[in-house]
Amino acid sequence: MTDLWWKSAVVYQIYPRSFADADGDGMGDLRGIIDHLDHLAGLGVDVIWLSPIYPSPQDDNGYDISDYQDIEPVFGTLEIFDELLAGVHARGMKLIMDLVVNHSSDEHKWFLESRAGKDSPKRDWYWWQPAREGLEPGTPGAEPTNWGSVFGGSAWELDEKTGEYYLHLFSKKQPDLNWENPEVRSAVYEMMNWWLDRGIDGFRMDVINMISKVVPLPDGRLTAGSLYGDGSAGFINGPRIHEFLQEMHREVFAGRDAMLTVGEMPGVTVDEAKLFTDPARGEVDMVFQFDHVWADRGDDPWLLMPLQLTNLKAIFNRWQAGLAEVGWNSLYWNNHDQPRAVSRYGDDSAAYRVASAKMLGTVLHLHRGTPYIYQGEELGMTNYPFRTIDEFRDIEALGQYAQAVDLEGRSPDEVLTVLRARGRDNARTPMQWNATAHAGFTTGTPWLAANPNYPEINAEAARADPDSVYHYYRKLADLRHTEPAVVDGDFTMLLPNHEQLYAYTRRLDNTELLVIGNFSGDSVRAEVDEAWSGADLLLTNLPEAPEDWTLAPWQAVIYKRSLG
Ligand code: TEU
Repeated sequence: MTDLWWKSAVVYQIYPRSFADADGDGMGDLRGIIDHLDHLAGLGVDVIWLSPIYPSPQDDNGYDISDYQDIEPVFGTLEIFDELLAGVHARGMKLIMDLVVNHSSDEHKWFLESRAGKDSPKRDWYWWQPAREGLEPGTPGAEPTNWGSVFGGSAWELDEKTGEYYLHLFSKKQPDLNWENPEVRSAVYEMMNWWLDRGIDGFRMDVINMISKVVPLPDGRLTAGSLYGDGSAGFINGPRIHEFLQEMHREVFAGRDAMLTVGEMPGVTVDEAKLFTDPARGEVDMVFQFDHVWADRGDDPWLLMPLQLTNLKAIFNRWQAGLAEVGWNSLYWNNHDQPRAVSRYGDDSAAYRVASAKMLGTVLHLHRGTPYIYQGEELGMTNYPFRTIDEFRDIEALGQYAQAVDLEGRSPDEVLTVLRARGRDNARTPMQWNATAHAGFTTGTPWLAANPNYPEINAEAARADPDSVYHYYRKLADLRHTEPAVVDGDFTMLLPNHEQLYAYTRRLDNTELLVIGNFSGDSVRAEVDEAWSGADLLLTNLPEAPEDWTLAPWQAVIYKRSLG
């Protein structure tokens, strides 16, 4: 039985471009990360996940990789990387890398060779197809399927040289690799082994449930008002996905100790996740599912759905129950693709920002699963006050805006309202280190402006204040390390229909924990079983304990009791 050490681990995600810039060019770098390792060790995290640091044209901020076995010069060198890895290990932490192998950059040598001609030995390493039968390449509707790209526009790009199209589910600078080809798979496994031999501790696998496609690629469903079909049935959890992951496991992970693998899987269902994370099947340790971050999204992407706590709870409950016996959850509010949790699920106004950030941390971290903290979440960083589209840098925001406004005739206001609330750049503004210019992120000009609230919200202030979100997150990490019920306890959702309170218990042997979070600005009384009177209050985010089970606005509590 492999060592399931990651059940009691807390992971911290770094988005290197926005974390810390040591050389003043306005972009974060590896030296900047090395300089701040004590901030992470002080937070009590066990694992660091680095978003991509490989050579890349940066079309999608590094998720377009042109060389899998080197470091982007803007970020550093392999020598500096080794120094970073040693610094992480010296502090008792582990380091996992981002693995982006659904697609490469169009500037990767594999793709350059592939596009060189129809008879290139690497032609079949990517998805090349002729125009739709009977249509001239380049004419409207001639694309091989009607799929839209995630970043707007068609998922197919015509290559004039050969008159064929190549598939790109994301930007046209991110051609999809053809996993049907065994040479592609072995090249990827070889590269993964090279990194693991260098000493890294595992991988976060980008959109890994998209690597197996339905062959031949089928057209997708068209929804009213959209120019492109939804091709997801053709590439989400495709027919060979389990086979590919099991092969990867055999070729790369089997026989290695203390790894962590997490598959990012948009659209994964609970039943699929059970298969992906069942240790007996040898696929991945855990997956990132998307149900809770898509809860404010309806069929129309440009309509904000009000977030309903009952809905959010139903989603988490389904996942907790589904993976109770077999498999494992990962837990997150934030990452580099999501808006800031305190602005989305909490209240980022001066009165409640700190309390609601701590409440969200409490509710998330006490679930069963491995919690992930995204840089700045431990400070309660907030969404950026974007005014116009010119302030966005993200290829997704710009591409979707162009499609919606220029091609589909949506109003700029309608689209901007959604981008402000959900746009990925909210997460990508510079990490706020101190109250000096640009939040202490850079001495130069940052590639994306710092949030103007940095004089108040920054790491230096947080570390100096024992009541900060930072020190509270440390307590949550400590609790996972010291209280076995947090790791292995059964999960039971309470008050599923309550619109303001999120409440559940965790039980392991004779220990039971009760967690309640108030997702509102009102004082709310929780109807709690009498058996809980007299239980110990382990943690709360406010100076006063609740009286008569009445939680103050945005209050969170954790109680513990022993059963006879
Ligand atoms: O994201 C996968 C993904 O599904 C995203 O499209 C996400 O749902 C969306 O952007 C939310 O707005 C991964 C990476 O995390 C992301 O940064 C990359 O852009 C993408 O894959 C392509 O590599």
